[in-house]
Amino acid sequence: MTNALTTNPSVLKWIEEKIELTQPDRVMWIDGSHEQLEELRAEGCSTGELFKLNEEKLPGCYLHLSAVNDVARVEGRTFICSEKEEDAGPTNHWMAPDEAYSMLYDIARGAYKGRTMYIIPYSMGPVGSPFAKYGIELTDSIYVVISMAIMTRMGKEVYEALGNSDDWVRGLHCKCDIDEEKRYICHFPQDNTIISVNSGYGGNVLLGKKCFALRIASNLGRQEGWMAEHMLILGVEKPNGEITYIAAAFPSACGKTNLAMLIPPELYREKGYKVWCVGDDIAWMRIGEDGRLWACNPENGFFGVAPGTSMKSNPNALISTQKNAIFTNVVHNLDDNTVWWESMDKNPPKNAKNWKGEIWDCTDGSKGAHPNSRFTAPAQNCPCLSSEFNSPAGVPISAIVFGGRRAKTAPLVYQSRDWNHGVFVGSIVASETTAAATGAVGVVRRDPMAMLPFCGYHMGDYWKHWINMGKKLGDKAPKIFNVNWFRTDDEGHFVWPGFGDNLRVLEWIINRCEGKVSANETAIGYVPNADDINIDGLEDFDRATLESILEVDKALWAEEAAGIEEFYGKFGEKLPAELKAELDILKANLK
Ligand code: OXD
Ligand code: MN
Repeated sequence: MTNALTTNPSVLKWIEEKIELTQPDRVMWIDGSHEQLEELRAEGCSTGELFKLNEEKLPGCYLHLSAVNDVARVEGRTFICSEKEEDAGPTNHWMAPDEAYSMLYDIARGAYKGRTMYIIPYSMGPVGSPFAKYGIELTDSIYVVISMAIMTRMGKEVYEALGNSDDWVRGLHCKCDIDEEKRYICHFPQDNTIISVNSGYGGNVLLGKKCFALRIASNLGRQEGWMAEHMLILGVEKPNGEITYIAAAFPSACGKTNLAMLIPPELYREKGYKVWCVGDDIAWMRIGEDGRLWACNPENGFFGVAPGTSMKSNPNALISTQKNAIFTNVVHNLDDNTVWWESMDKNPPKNAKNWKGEIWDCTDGSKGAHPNSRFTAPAQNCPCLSSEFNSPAGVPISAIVFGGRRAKTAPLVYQSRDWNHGVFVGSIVASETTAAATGAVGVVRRDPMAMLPFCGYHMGDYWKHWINMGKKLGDKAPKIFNVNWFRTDDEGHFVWPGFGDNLRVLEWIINRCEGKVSANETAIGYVPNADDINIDGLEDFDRATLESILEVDKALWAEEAAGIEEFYGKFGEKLPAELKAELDILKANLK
């Protein structure tokens, strides 16, 4: 093949087959160089796929608008195409691999005619590190190439690290006609292959992220004895310089990026506390030589939700977007060629286009940015990026934290009794829908380990894998906690201030890991003594308020246990006996 950047036979063979299938006019081997990327950005601007933003105010930044029918991940059209249906389990859509390949190849046949095939080599995790896994994505979208350059370690060094191995993840993306009826995101765990057709929206087409780093990687982790999780990773640095690393999983709309980039309250800053971000979305975790659990963020950038991100809510995230970033489906300010979104500030632009590319009147009540509009920003831009971000060994995890949005049931924080109980706590993660989103407040959606849309195999087997990891970790296992920032009072107001003040809860978690504080044993696990959570300096917040959100209401938990039992019923024989036993303990404790 002309100009090929590798002689790896498995790579060349697969690409040749896909060239024959898709029939591109031109093939471009992406090498990751600055020159090549600049050439592609210029081409993207010339075709209208990209808009170059104000070089003074947003250097190196671009705006992209996806098709109006193509603005979010499509869970209903996402399939796990394992050989056996039972391996996908009750929480995934399944299609037989032969049927899926034949349908997808029919859609992809000739799809690159008149177009260019871009061949993107990328690494999830630092190239050459024990965590790293390699992938090649074929795409006909410049937006995908330049986004992958931010979100992954992309470039020809990946071919050098891969050598002649055939251990790499195959990814084929074809924009086709962005036809919703023919949109499919399919995963073939037995072939390490992902095929995505008829979408151009990031979550469906940046195949390194959810498709590889969670759905395919969760399968690899199960086979190879490690874990791929939907978790942020952060380090809390104490005034003495000691850093404790925490991994945390929350369903969407629970503030993962905000927690990952938390700014300590003034009181803590003055003492010298710092919080370092290792990752905001995905953690790969392996048992290290010391027997502890070590985590790495396989990504190289942030694909964050724009609306709501402001200098007030998350300055570190906003600062991360100020250079070399891509904005998707936000407002285009035509006066100064910058971008805007709801809640960025109180000054929506007067002369602007909305996310659909239409002239937008900010006073007409319509949203300017799509609620799922995004920024794609290099991790290196983040002011609080951990110095261990590129560490080949990752960071040692002391605590795993689960959480959801629960108005009443879950206390502000509690600790599991042990690892298996912690797996139970993760398996029952749930979030309540908000009135704004659905009209029905308090509808509980179970989202085990926040992996419901991302676990690439049977959830029952996934829980068993967690239990097995705990056996291997033994007394070196991280402690497992659950937090709930969203308890409300009788008027429905949030009680806990959240944001930077969440550090107060992390401090308790760290104290528990270090055996520095005792706790109350309750029906659901260990709950803090009110004296052990620092509320100094919090306005309108006294000990009684704190006690009100540490409370465990047995009647509510009895309802919760019934809900868990019903949910567990879905998993039949695959429900690990250990989790059934934990549910029985909960029920007995509530009597
Ligand atoms: C994401 C998600 O985009 O979880 O990170 O949906
Ligand atoms: Mn996510």
